[in-house]
This record gives sequence, C-alpha cells and structure tokens, in this order.
Amino acid sequence: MREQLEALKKEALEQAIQAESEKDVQAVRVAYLGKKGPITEVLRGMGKLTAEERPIIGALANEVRDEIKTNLDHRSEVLEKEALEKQLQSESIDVTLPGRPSSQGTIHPLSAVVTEIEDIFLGLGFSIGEGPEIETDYYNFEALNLPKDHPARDMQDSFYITDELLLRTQTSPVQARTMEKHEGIGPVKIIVPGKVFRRDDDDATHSHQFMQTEGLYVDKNVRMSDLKGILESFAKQFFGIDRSIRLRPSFFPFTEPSVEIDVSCGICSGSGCRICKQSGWIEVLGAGMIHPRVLEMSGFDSNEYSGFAFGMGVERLAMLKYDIDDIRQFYTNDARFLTQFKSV
Ligand code: 2NL
Repeated sequence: MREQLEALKKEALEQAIQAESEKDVQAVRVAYLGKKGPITEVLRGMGKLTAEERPIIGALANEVRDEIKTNLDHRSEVLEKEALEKQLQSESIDVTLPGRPSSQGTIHPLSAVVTEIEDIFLGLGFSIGEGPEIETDYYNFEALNLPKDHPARDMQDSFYITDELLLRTQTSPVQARTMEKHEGIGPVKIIVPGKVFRRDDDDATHSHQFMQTEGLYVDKNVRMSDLKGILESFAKQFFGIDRSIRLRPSFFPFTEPSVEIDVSCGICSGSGCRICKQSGWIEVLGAGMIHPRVLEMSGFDSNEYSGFAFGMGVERLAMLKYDIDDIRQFYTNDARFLTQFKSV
C-alpha cells in the first residue's frame, strides 16, 4: 500500500506540473482527490490492515493527499500569474513608440485665390454677389447684348439643357440680375466669383468648367479712369506693389469701349522672358465701360448712369501667381500638388 500511495503521488505531481490551465488543474484535483479517486479508495481499504499498519498508512495517505493539494494550489497560482502577465504584456502601451503623423487638409489653391480676390475688392468697397449656375438664355446672352446670331451662342460652345436653359458660360448673368433688382437706382458695386462652363476640349490651358470673377460698378459719373484705378489697385495688391498695368483696345459685346488689361511681367520686369513671351506684359483680364444697351436692358437710364465691368479667369490668375503650367492640376487632386499651398 505504501508503494501504491507513493506511485499515486508521483503520478499526480507529474500531471499537476503538466496542467496548462485552471481547468486542467481542476481535472487532476478531481481525479486524485475526489470522492471516487484512488486516495479515497486506499483509505477505504484500510480496514484490511493490521492495527500497527493502520495509523502509519493513514498518516501517509493524509500526507500524500496534502502534498498533492499543495502542489495543485501552487500550480493554480503559477498559471494565474502567467495569465495576468500575458494580459499585461498584450495590453501594455509602449510610450516610447513614435507617434503617427496626422495629416491635415489644406485650402485648395483656387479657393485661396478666390478668397484673396474677394478680400481685395471688399477693401475697395465692392460686395459679393451670387447666382444660379443653370441660367436662362435671356440672362446668359440676351441681357448682355449677345444677339441671337452671335457666335458665342453657338450650341457647340455652350452646355444647353433645353432650348432656353444652359450652364452659364460666364458670371455676368448674376450682374444682370443684380442690376435688375436695383430697379434703376445706383450704385451697384459687386464682384461675382463662381463656376462657369464651356464646351471646350480640356488641355493644359482649357477646361470645360472653370472659375471666373467678374465685377461691375454702376453709378452716376463712373468713368474709364475709375476702371483703371480700381484694376491697377487690384493688380498691385494681387501680384505685388512693384507691378503696373496697361490697357489695350479690345472688343466685347457687353462693353464699349472695351479693353484688355496686361500686368507687367514679374519675372523680367519688362525686358522680356519665357513667361511674358518676350513682350514684358502678361494679359490678365478683360474690361470696359458697360454698353448702354446692357444698362437699359437691366433697368438703368444710360443717360443718367454709367459703369464699368471686368472679368478674369481665376485659374489663369492662380497659374500666373504660383507658376502652375497645367490647369488640370486644379481638378485632379494630387496631394503632392495641393499640399504645396499650406500657407497660402
Ligand atoms: C474676360 C472678359 C469681361 C465683362 C466681362 C460684363 C458684365 C456685365 C456687363 C458688362 Cl453685366 N460686362 N462683364 C465685361 C468685360 C469683360 O470678361 O476676358 N473674362 C475672362
């Protein structure tokens, strides 16, 4: 019996060490120390022993049982500690790891340029006007002195929706609507930035959708010199105080007289270079005195009132200012392009 107990002890202790979970430990506990286990059985069979043997074997059985129990308890403790250790390891935060950089969006260069144009004209006493991108034939063409047979009204050049509706080809219809609302009483002094649409094949300098900012000032005694002064001030604020402008005769159906405005080249200061194509000057906008017929159609008496108007392409201004050589850069959203305008 002694050998039997010693063998049981050896077996139980081996299994205790091999237990990999609390469940395993519990299984060993039940197998060896449970009511139906071998130790209990040994104790039950003690009746067959002699009176001298009984207390010795009894003491040994108790000793074996206690030792197995102690070992199992110890194994439990070790497993619990290991589990906790593992959990701490997996849940711990390595505060020495470098942080992940967070990427911050940037203002789109076109938005930045529109905001800059707006700020300059707000400073010159203009308000900002807005209007629909889907226009009627009347406001987009008729009210701007573009007669029915004018080439600009060609179906090939505009996005028509119906015979009467189209995507505006310029922001001028907004100015026409605004003048109309004033019911013949000045002043009207607004700029209108916005998207315009033309049926063009896209390339490095053309886009079927682009941005324009037009402006207009209608009041009594508005003269060509006012136009020149306002646009010179704009050019100096936008391109730099050292830049100057010149006016060249031109033609637009909605202005008379009409001019093209050039700004002096900022690269060569007038001596001629690649940017200004050796001329010393760069064309930046079109302008003129509002045609009396346009004033009349919008409800102003052209004997009492006069005004100037101008229009500029926002992409073109942005390309000149930031030396961008392809208009498609504005629309393809390449982050390597866009993130260059962080501080604009
Ligand atoms: C250009 C030329 C121009 C206008 C736009 C205008 C608007 C009204 C009346 C008269 Cl309501 N004129 N706008 C005038 C002259 C030129 O734009 O080259 N734009 C990119």
